[in-house]
Amino acid sequence: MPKSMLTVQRHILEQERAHPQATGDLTGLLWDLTIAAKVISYQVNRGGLADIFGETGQANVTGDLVRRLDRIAQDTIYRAMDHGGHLCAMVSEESPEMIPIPAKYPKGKYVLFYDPLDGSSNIEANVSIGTIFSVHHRVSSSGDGTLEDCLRKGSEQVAAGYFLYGSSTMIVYTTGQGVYGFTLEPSVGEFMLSHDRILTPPKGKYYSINEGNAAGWDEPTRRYIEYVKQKDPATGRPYSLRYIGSLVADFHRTLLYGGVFLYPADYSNPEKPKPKLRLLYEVAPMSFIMEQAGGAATTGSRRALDIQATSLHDRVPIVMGSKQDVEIYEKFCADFPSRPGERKK
Ligand code: AFP
Repeated sequence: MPKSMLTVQRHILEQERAHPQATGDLTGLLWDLTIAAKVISYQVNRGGLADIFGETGQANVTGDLVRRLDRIAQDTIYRAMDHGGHLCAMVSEESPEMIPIPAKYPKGKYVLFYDPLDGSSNIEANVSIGTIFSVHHRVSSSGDGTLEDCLRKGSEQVAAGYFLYGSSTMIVYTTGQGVYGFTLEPSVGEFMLSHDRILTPPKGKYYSINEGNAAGWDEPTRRYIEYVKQKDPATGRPYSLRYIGSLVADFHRTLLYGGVFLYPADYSNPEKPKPKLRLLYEVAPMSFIMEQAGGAATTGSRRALDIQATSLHDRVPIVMGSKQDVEIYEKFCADFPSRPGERKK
């Protein structure tokens, strides 16, 4: 039996009650999301038993091949969220345009951003994958959501979190009052509090980056990675490398154990650096969670939560994790600008 009897629904409700003006809308929205995640978790766990692996033959808006389970996750979340009356629009990795709420349903005061199945290239190998979400208040007053409601800064989020489909299924979320983790107890089908008030260690001993991309790194990243690999017991170096290639899993480990996760831009063409991770439904929610857990998230020169989206699928470089580790990376960026003059503070 679960050691805690506090369900995620109860927890969200209690967090919302801390705001006297709260209507219960956010609780309802997050509740609907947990139902979608339970359905996705069930499908992920069936793995090879179901005919759900493999690609659909289509690419999504950011060029990744869409796998069948990506499609199932997208449809599940959409169908769980379109009719609750909490949302005025949705934005998904799997949809090039903003997703409207059908005309027959009431429109609400929130916008939902999500990556339905992050890390899906790992599905066949039974590696942990996840769903990431971010919630903003709308800025328009009523009716259908607008593009302006969707092009936002991470610092404006009212809630963010992720579901991790791993050796157990978890939700980790924040509404700006700390970070909490709940594990799905399969016997009763409820997410139970398992990680109370998560705090990231101020300094870690792991670094997490795709070293196969080293040829495209900028100078600060190159020097920083050399630094973490040098032997210096006084500063806890060398760090150990951990990299799964599934953001939710790499992030979750970094959140709990500390250290640093990096996905810098590819500088193969220095005039046109190419970041990979998406701002609105990957970088912003994870940065919100990391800051709420006492960690930090930066592009190298800017706090990640201060970046304003200019299009729905913007990509940005990101380095996040233990505060002291992220600060050292920022110092490398200030000392060795990628392009002369660019990053000097
Ligand atoms: P997929 O969902 O297409 O597998 O992308 C996953 C992802 O966006 C993120 O979860 C990982 O951190 C990152 O890509 C891994 O990228 P590399 O394979 O380039 O290291």
